[in-house]
Amino acid sequence: METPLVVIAGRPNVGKSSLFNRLVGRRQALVADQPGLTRDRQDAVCTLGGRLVRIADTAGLEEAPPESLSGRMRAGAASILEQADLIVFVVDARAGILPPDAHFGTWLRRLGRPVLLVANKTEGRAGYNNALDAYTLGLGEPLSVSAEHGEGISHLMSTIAEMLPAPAAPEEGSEHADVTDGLKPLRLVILGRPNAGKSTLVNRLLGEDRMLTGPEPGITRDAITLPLHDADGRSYQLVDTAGLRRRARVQDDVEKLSTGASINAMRFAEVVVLVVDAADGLHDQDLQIARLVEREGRAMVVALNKWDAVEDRDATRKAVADRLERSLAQLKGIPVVTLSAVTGANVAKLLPAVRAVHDTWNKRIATSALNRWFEDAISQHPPPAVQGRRLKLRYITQANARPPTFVVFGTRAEATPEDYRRYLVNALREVFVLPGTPIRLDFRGTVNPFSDKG
Ligand SMILES: Nc1nc2c(ncn2[C@@H]2O[C@H](COP(=O)(O)OP(=O)(O)OP(=O)(O)O)[C@@H](O)[C@H]2O)c(=O)[nH]1
Ligand SMILES: [Mg+2]
Repeated sequence: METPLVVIAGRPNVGKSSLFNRLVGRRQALVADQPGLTRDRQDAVCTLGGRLVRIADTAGLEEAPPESLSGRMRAGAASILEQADLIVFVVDARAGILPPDAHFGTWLRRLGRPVLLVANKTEGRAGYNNALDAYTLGLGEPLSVSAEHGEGISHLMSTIAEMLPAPAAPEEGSEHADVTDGLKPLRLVILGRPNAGKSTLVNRLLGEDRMLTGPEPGITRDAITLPLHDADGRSYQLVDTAGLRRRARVQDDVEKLSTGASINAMRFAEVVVLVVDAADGLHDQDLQIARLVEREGRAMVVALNKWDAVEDRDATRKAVADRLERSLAQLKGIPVVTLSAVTGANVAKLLPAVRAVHDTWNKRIATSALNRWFEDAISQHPPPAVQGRRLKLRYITQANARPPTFVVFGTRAEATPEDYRRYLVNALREVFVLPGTPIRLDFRGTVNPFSDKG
């Protein structure tokens, strides 16, 4: 049997995302005291009352024309509600029961799915009295909680578990088939400026209109994690994020939260796809994002999107490649895939490129091969003298992968100047074919500097 699905619903700003975070036990969804903050559905699998449960947070149910942004958000919420094994209908006890609550209450009753009524924000006496108000919805006894203060949550958890359909006895041999895959999903985070086409690309990869998209910049607000399986059976944890603008321009609080969520997602990534609007060209902000990715040690692929809208393709391709090469010395050889998320052209090339940089990022090079190269490299171009004394670099070893990290040992090795370090990194990248990944190179002096005056 599939993991049962619990969907949290209610009008905007009643505290659905806070409740979602309480139930899944971490701060996954953005929370702020502003109606309409959640736009795309947050999903998480967690354990409630000893049962594995999938929980979905939804955008607030608003009355809005279907073609508007809120109308499209509502359509997304409605389709998941129809699949729910249990709907947790949240009302705001502090605000009392308002006409939209009553309206949606009626709608939910007609839907015929099991509903658990939850009165949130019940801390304090007024909250308690107002919770009683919720009886008028005709959805049974409201369960009082305060998501913000963490009150009533464990009772809520066990009530949810009790209301779910009983788990079916496991069928022999089934169900485990897809767990034995062995490979962990590759954590792939999509970053880029607002309106670059990130969500359109994500929908294209998924083959489903899962994320809201549109010509208004700043549509996506929260980082949304989505499971994806490619044609070769490789699985991914795909994360769509809110567009990143230059910090000086980020003024409102929601954008600050959204930007924070994008950066956090990037820190958990293995590979980042930087989506660039090719019709608009490579901006400084794109390079800044790339530098951030390098600093955090993630591998990277550039998706040059909206290729369908580019007139002079050769010139555009060359301009972007030149700019990347010149401006990102620390991350040379980033693979660039030109594609169109809207038409789907060339999108099939993206995941193979992602897997290739992922392999590179994970690569381990044998110490013997490294040192054969190293001897050559330092005899061709000997390390300089520092304060009148030659540096004695003796050997190199790979200390770590993800990203590839090397250590050079030698007498006073730690005094190696930056340009010599860069020479070694570039040579390493070329000889061992390590494009699109940061390379770390450290230097360690020998333990006792007097034991070897060579
Ligand atoms: N011509 C063309 N338009 C595209 C392409 N991909 C996306 N767009 C359009 O670009 C606009 C922005 O797309 P989104 O996917 O919402 O962009 P986003 O990067 O997710 O934007 P935010 O979430 O606001 O950061 C929409 O109007 C898309 O239809 C493409 O390949 N070609
Ligand atoms: Mg988006």
